Amino acid sequence: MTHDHLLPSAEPVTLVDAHGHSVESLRYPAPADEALVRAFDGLITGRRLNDQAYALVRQGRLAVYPSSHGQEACQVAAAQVLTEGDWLFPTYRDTVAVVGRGVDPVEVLTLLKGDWHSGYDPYEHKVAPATTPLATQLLHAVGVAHAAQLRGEPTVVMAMTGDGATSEGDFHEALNFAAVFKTPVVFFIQNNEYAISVPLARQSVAPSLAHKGIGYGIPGQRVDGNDLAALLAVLGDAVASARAGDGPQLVEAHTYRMQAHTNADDATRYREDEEVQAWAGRDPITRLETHLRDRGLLTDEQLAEFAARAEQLATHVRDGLNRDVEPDPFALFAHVYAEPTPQLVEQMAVVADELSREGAH
Ligand SMILES: Cc1ncc(C[n+]2csc(CCOP(=O)(O)OP(=O)(O)O)c2C)c(N)n1
Repeated sequence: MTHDHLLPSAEPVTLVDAHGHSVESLRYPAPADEALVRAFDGLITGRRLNDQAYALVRQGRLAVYPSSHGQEACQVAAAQVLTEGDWLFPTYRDTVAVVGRGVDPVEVLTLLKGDWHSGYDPYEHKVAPATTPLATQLLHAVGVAHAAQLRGEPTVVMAMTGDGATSEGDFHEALNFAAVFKTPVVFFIQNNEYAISVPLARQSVAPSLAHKGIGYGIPGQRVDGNDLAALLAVLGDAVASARAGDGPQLVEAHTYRMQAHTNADDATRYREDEEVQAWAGRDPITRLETHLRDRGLLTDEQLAEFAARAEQLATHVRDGLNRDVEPDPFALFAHVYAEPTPQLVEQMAVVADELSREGAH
């Protein structure tokens, strides 16, 4: 028996090239025009949201913001290929995907402001809290998918991860468990070339990250992560396969983090400006805009409408984060365990003691 069906394509799948021209694919049909225009709207909103959040960090309104500037096509597609009953498991960099699922961006940013645990109700839009510990969410995602399977629900789980996180043990455990139990999970790796300052070549010598699925019996695919059309097609196909009972799927998107890892990081210390500029020429927005305009699917009026809506969202985010809140220090301990452990009780006592000495409580 051959296992060729598990192998990704030699090159990442592209349906719209960097100049906006269509590329024929034997396996993946182009997404419907309506889906592409809707996705483009999401791209405009996503970029505006990224840039607004970045500005809020500089104003001291957000403690940190891991921006997905340049990776917005991955974000939009991950949310758009899911149905209402599906689940999304994001990382700290996936704010735009979470907002794409319908979560209020002010609630999403609450965590990054440092005000409260998750900031949003995970059950309302079926979006797990964004995780900072790398790859832990992949195991949680597999658990949720397995539970849905046992209940006979048609749920698919989209489990997002970065390239660096594929070196974590949790990544491998999640893939193995998902494969053995044939759970309906799509593992979606956004390969943006760096794990903070560590380039992918120092992290993995696998032919591609999509190849990592083969050892577990999971089919992998590579896709151009700045090509929204290809992402919709490839991720959409992976979701359909998972839903059809074909077990977990692995998709690696090739993209690039245009900005620093976070505001705490100086990206000029580990990468050349030339490299960044080369990727600027592959921007997902200009590419799709050219494509849609060439095909008569996007007018100036429509673009202005999308931009105005994105601007409204940015205003909503600014207004929402301009409020000062006073977090209750004890809320920090509230959701760690169902019953507080002796260590937590001790830590709470330390906090209470410090606060009483400061005269705050
Ligand atoms: C378990 C764990 N180990 C280490 C870290 C510290 N850390 C935070 S982000 C990061 C790099 C992650 O890179 P990647 O997975 O490529 O995601 P990206 O930030 O590029 O989206 C590391 C090592 C962490 N958050 N969790």
